[in-house]
Amino acid sequence: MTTKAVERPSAQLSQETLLDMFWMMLLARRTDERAWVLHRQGKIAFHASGIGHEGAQVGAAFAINRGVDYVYPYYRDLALSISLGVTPLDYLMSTFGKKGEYSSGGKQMPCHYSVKASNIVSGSSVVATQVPQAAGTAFAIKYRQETGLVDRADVTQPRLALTCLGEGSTSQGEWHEGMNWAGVHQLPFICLVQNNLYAISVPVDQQMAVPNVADRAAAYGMKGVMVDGNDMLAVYDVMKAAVERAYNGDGPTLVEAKTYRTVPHSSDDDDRSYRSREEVEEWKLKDPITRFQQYLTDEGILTPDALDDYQQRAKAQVDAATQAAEAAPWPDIEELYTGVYAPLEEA
Ligand SMILES: Cc1ncc(C[n+]2csc(CCOP(=O)(O)OP(=O)(O)O)c2C)c(N)n1
Ligand SMILES: [Mg+2]
Repeated sequence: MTTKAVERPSAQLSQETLLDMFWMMLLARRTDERAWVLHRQGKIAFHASGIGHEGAQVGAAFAINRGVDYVYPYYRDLALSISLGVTPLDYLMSTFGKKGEYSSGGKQMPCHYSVKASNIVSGSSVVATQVPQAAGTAFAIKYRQETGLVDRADVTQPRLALTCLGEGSTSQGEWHEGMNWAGVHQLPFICLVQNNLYAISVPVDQQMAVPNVADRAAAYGMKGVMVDGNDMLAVYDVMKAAVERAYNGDGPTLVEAKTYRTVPHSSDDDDRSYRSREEVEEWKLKDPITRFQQYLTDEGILTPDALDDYQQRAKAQVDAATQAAEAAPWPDIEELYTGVYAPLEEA
């Protein structure tokens, strides 16, 4: 009996797309590093970093239909958001809180990604609240499909809702409620849990009594898969399968990407108080960007000259974005309440 080898979806990716994925990872990393520097210079107030998570996020972004599917990210999703159209300038403008900044005109906390054109739906700081919202959107997609309602005339293909969060946030009631709803109604919904082993200082074994977040999928009647989150193409492959399942009406998926943040939780955290330097150094050796860069080099897709060019372009773009964001004006005082409260009814 012969077994037909199943080709990984990533094997279909063109060299151009692979290089585009690499570029998104690199651009996100350089932007992220710059935000840390600006914070330490006292120029910005806050940054929540995605360093170490780029493999999980870029793999996920490229598997969905960007700009058509709905995305409910969390604060660590810089590389995901950059892959969906947020630019380094957009992000740095938000860290400075400058006038016209993309998410709120300078009012929202940085890292609360929100871009209408990219279908990135604005989130809350309260962890896991995005999960029932994404499940609700997935319900609306299914309902509209079944009842023939059209929300966007140019979109005729199936759509889905993707949401992300950390493993610690799966202890929240909202996670269970959203997952249950998605399972009961077999919605076009994907929950990507980026398991980096810590919720600020709390290790994962203090968060749940089972070894894997994906083990919980069965309780919601949905498929659960685990993947090495630092292997970008492996994430793309499992995400692509989840996307097909959603589009085909075969229900939701819980994807658990095992990863690590090699930097503190946020600019306000000191991770030396809860984890050893040896552990952090060990994980740095598994860096998702270095790993993908090695793959592209081994395959002859990325030459040393091209790599040099990518590095220089990323630096130049982030330098220009930094200068422009610093030079940009602050919001006008009159804008203080716009977009915060509904306009008062005239008496
Ligand atoms: C309901 C709620 N509780 C606590 C917090 C404070 N808080 C912000 S991020 C975070 C840790 C979340 O950890 P995890 O879900 O593992 O995501 P990670 O930051 O590790 O990516 C906590 C406790 C919050 N924002 N919302
Ligand atoms: Mg975590």
